[in-house]
Amino acid sequence: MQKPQFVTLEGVEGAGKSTQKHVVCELLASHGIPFVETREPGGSPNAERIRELLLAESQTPPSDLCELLLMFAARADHIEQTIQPALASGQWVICDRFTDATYAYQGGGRALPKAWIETLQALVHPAFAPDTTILFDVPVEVGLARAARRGALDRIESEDRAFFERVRASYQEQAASEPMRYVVVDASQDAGDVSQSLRDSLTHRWFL
Ligand code: Z5A
Repeated sequence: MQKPQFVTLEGVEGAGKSTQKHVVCELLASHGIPFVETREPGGSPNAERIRELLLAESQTPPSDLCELLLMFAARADHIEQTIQPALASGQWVICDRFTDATYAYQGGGRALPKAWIETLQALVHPAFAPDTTILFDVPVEVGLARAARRGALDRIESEDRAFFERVRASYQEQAASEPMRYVVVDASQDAGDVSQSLRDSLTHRWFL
């Protein structure tokens, strides 16, 4: 029996994480592996309240520093209340975004110093990291067009294209620097082909 894994899904806006999550879940279920699905920001009652504050359109939006601190405040609660208990009980955790998103959005997109994020990471989860991170990589214009077709955008989704280009570049840099942890999927293909690539990569990684 494999040790329960912490699996995270990452990508720019509209990359298709939510659309493809079922592939991961079905693969685990077909091997009899118990799992929980969760997301960030959010994933525990307190963190979901912080998520509302973070994503709501507002006359007085949080400053970039406040946004960064709220991401980690939510994460501290999420790890303690949801992620660690699930792993301790033998379940895998499938999480839509985690700290890599902070490096990409607050570090890349907002251009906050990487050292600030490293300091908060060292405080909130010093010895804990995803076992597998799936990056759904898609050109920004493709992701934004998909998201726009889906409907109304939240506060962070309303940033301009240059912001998301920096986010994508950060994700690509992170994936290149940790090739053992990352599974990179070409998410610009049609949904069926993305699913097939993902299924093949994960089967090879976990079960062969
Ligand atoms: N955030 C942050 O700034 N810092 C942090 O530390 C963390 C998060 C943890 C969370 O919002 C926001 O928080 C997020 C980052 C920030 N903001 N942004 N941008 P969220 O959870 O509401 O949104 P999201 O994570 O960005 O998810 P999303 O917009 O739903 O993207 P997605 O899950 O990757 O996409 P999708 O919903 O699967 O697909 C989007 C649409 O495209 C949908 O209509 C699909 O039917 C369609 N689609 C999907 N795949 C395809 C393909 N292959 N072809 C054609 N159409 C497709």
